[in-house]
Order: sequence, then structure tokens, then C-alpha cells
Amino acid sequence: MAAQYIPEINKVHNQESPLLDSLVTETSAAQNGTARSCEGLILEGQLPVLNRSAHSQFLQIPLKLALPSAFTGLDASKPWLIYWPLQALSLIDPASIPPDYSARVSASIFACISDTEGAIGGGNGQIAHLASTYAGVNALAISGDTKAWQALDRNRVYQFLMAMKCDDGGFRMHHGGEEDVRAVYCALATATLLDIMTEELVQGTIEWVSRCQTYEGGIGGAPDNEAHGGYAFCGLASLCLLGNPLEVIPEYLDLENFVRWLSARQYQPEGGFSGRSNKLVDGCYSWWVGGCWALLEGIMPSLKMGWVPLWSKADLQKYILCCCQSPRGGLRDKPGKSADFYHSCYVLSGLSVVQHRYRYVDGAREKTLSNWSLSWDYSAEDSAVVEVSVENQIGALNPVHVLPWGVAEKMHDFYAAYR
Ligand code: FPP
Ligand code: K
Ligand code: ZN
Repeated sequence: MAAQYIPEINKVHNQESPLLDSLVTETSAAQNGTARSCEGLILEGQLPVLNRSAHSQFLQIPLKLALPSAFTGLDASKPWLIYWPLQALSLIDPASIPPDYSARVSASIFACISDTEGAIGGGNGQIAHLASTYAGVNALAISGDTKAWQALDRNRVYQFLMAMKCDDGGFRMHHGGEEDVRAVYCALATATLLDIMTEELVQGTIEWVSRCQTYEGGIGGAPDNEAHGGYAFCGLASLCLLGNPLEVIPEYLDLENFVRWLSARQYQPEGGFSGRSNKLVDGCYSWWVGGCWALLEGIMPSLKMGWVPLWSKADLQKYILCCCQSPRGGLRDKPGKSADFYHSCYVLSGLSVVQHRYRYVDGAREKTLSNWSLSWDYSAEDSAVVEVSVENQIGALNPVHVLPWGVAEKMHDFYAAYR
């Protein structure tokens, strides 16, 4: 069924903020500059085509070649440099993923496993870290290399997750590292894929995530931190990993305030999302914020709370296609920025949620502790909500794990078969 868009909302979507004043500051100038450069690229009429072959060429670089020396700064992000392009390519051009990639991906990820901690680090010989463990396990999931799945020592990963658990219910990123909601999300997503979730692992975690919601309505990195799109997704997705989202989301979030904050993330005339109040739109929030909308769309109709989605998929698609495509291939933050693999992954994942409508299917699986995030289904979005040309259509994903459709389910079920 088509979502109902209230005409008043569409009217607001077509106007710049009514609160603009004449005071010029560094931030108002930056906002104005961004609005003007986007405006110049968003033309009436035909939408640009997704330059699939150029993006695909760009995304194959880290899978095929040794990266140039400019990438030394990402030496601790090796699993990410494998996951980002794999996730993006799976959405736009799965056939272009090199045929020998599967075993090479798993060999590269296994080389990042810390001997002392048993979980995945940022690179060879580095300490284990929850972000690289999440990215590495996601990459292994996409690789589909079941020999590697078999070889992974899940017990040691579980011991690492437990070692990162804090007394107050949260998780820290690494030994002596920061405790934040990213760590919670990375730990829970990993535990689900590897089917190693236990009561002990998640004791007090749902309450800790709940404490990260701020007065603005969004979710901060930790209790009392500023609300931010990146952490909002981690928090909301964590709730979806911890229980039935139809029950836990309304119970542990002030939904009305969350939706209010989320709706304030989309700007005009840009059409894209910002990550926080009074900051600029950025293509990667097409996922961090758009992913939150996808999860809400998947539960709100069942909650019967009189919900209308307060975002414009059509405007986000415009921002992505007009402003986030680098002419040389790859996706970017905004006009004037260069493309990179991180933005390519999250801009394209955002485009995917524009094009699909997700739905949490209550009772789709016999419930265990670790499969709440695997009961999602999707359909193509209604053309009354967003017009998607055939040449721009891309694949669907699991909106909790940010993995290509079916991949999270396959890995989880592989391990669940050992129970
Ligand atoms: C602000 O950067 C950004 C942050 C404080 C972190 C955002 C968090 C994520 C993107 C989520 C990460 C998730 C995982 C799973 C590791 P900024 O000040 O440069 O950007 P801004 O102006 O848009 O806020
Ligand atoms: K940013
Ligand atoms: Zn960004």
C-alpha cells in the first residue's frame, strides 16, 4: 500500500528554512554554500542516471589492487576497506565482484585476527576491536566462504565480546577503549551472525541504549552525549537485535521525540540528511538516518499509532543522484568532496532503502535469543512515493545488519545448524 504523504509536509519539503536571518556566521555561510551548490546540481525534470559502471570500477580498486600510499591512514581499517566495497558492489553490480574474491577476502580477514584476543583487529598484528570485528564478520558473511566460517573460532570471539562488556550494560570498542553505542551495535550484530548471543552478554544492555536518547529525541554515542545520526542508527538497530522491535522500540525509546528529531534531519533544497542539529547534509547519512527510517517504516504500520513517514524518499533520491555521484566514479559526502569507499557504501545503502519498503514480520521465525534481526521482508517502494527508473534500480539489504539481502540469514543459519 502506498504511504500517505501529507500535502503540508510536501509543501515544507519544497521550501528553504523559514528561520533564515541576515546574520552571517561561519556556519551559516557553510550552510548557504552547500545549499547553493546542491541547488545548482538538482535540475527539474529527468533525474540523472546512476553511473553504475564508473562506481563499480571505483569500488573494485581495494579488492583487486594494493592501495596507494595515501591510504596508510586507514591502516587500522583493513576489514572496513573490504566490507565497504563488497556491500556497495553487491547492491549495484554483484556480477563485477572478482570470482576469486571469496577465499582472498577470508584470508585477508583471518590475517587480522588477534592471536591474543581471538577477535578481529584493524590490520595484521593489531589489537582486536569491535568495529573491525563487525566489519570483518560482515565481509566474511558476504564472501560466503563456508570453509572460513567453519574455521572461525566463535568461542574466542564470544570471550572477546564478554571482555568488552561493561558493568553498566554497555560495551567498549577495545581493551581500554571508549564505551559507546557503536560498540553495542557491533557486538550484537556480530553475536547474531555467529549465533553466540547469551542472556549474560546482553544483561542490562537495552536499558543502557535507552539512556543514550537525548532531550532532542535522537541518540547520542553514550548517555548525555549529543544526538547524532550515526549513533541513532546504532541505537535503533541495537534495539532490533535485542528483542521484538514491535515491543522494545516503543518501550525503550520516546518514539514521538525520536521521529521529531529524525524528521529534522532532511534539508531543503538539498534533499539530503544532516547528522545533527545545525550541521550540513552529508551523503553517508542517507544510510545512518535513512536506515533509521527504514527500520521505523518496518514496524510503525503494525503499531497502529497513526503514523505517516515524515521524510521524502523522492528528495533523498534526488540528493543522492544529483549531488553524491562523483563524475570520476564513486559516491561522496557532498558536491566538492572526493568519492571514497565509506561514502560509496553508505550512500548506496541509503539509495537502497529509498527504493524498497521494509517490514518486520512478527512470527516469521521460531525465536531464539539471536535471530530478531532476521525476520525482515521487503517489497519495491510504491511509485506514488518515489519514481525509480529501471536503470537506477539496485539491490535490497538487511536493514539491521547493512548486508546484502539474505546474507545475514545465511551466515546465522549456518552456525545455528550446529546447536
Ligand atoms: C561526526 O563527524 C561523526 C561522529 C561523531 C561519529 C558518527 C558515527 C557513525 C557514522 C556511526 C559509526 C557506526 C559504526 C557501526 C562504526 P563530523 O563532525 O565530521 O560530521 P557532522 O558535521 O556531520 O556531524
Ligand atoms: K560529516
Ligand atoms: Zn559522511
